[in-house]
Amino acid sequence: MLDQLANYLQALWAYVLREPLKVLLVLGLVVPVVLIGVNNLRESSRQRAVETELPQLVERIKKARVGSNLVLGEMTGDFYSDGNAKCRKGQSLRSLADDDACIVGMTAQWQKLGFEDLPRDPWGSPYLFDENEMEGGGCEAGRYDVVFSAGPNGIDEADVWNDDVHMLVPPFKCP
Ligand SMILES: [Ca+2]
Ligand SMILES: [Ca+2]
Repeated sequence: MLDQLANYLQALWAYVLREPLKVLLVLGLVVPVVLIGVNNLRESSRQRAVETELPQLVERIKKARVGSNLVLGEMTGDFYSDGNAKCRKGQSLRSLADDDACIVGMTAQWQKLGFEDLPRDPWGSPYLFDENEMEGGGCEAGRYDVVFSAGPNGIDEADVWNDDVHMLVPPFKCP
């Protein structure tokens, strides 16, 4: 068995030495296909992760609201957290410096909800939210808080969503 394997490897090596161009050609065709497959697998596992994590974040927000008896915007003291934290900057949030306004601002907002650290999405961007329930004081229909990921491109596009992945939070005090 081992002898056979050794013979096979020897023959393979002899072939590689004899036909280096053919070997390179085949590798050149095979390697990109494998890389594309690996990237697709990685991307779909990130999509699955974000779909698991968003409901968990929403559950924690719901618990924090019950604990404080406040709507989300009252707890954070803001009704436009991702915007006021300067996360809607038209550039990727995936590798921002720790002292970037978006990182500092969203960390502070999540901490007001009882989070120790800034939750980050599977692409490395901070998880974001925009508080809407009772924004302006009243219960305007359809104003749901929304928690979201900036998605694969890392850009906060909450006005149009694009590749952002978002989840509405069921209202707490409004009908
Ligand atoms: Ca808002
Ligand atoms: Ca995006």
